[in-house]
Amino acid sequence: MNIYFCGSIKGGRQHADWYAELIAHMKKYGNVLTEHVGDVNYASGSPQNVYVQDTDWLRQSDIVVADVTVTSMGVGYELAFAEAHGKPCLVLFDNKFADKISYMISGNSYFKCFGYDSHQQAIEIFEKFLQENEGK
Ligand code: 6K6
Repeated sequence: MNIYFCGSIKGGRQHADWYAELIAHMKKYGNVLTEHVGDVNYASGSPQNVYVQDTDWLRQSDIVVADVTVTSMGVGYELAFAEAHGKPCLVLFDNKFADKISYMISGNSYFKCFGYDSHQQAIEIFEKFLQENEGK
């Protein structure tokens, strides 16, 4: 199972520790293609190389998981790309920031969008999504 995780980089790194926690959990279930998204010290690649690599990984992914709590143009682009390629998409956000989530994401019924009140709850939502999409 190839899992593509999306989280804010240029949009702001304030939740990067949480991305790392979620990624560590997801790694128990599959190959997380974008582990660097949770690495606060990571910075590499030209814009062109990042785009080519990330869109290639998106094509290879079985599921896409995004945390959209921190608004990010790149995450929005990745979600639209994933939808265009028919990838199952789980979209998570911290309920404390629910009023910040773009209606272009929360209003799109293609995305399985869920707010969470705790990290444990987000992990449980991920596990349920995984079960629903296993073997597809
Ligand atoms: C810095 C920190 C971690 O990685 C870097 C180097 N830059 C990138 N490397 C890999 N993927 C990237 C990079 N910049 C953006 N992305 C992709 O866009 C990731 O998959 C994220 O999910 C998303 C973040 O977009 P922005 O607009 O917040 O940067």
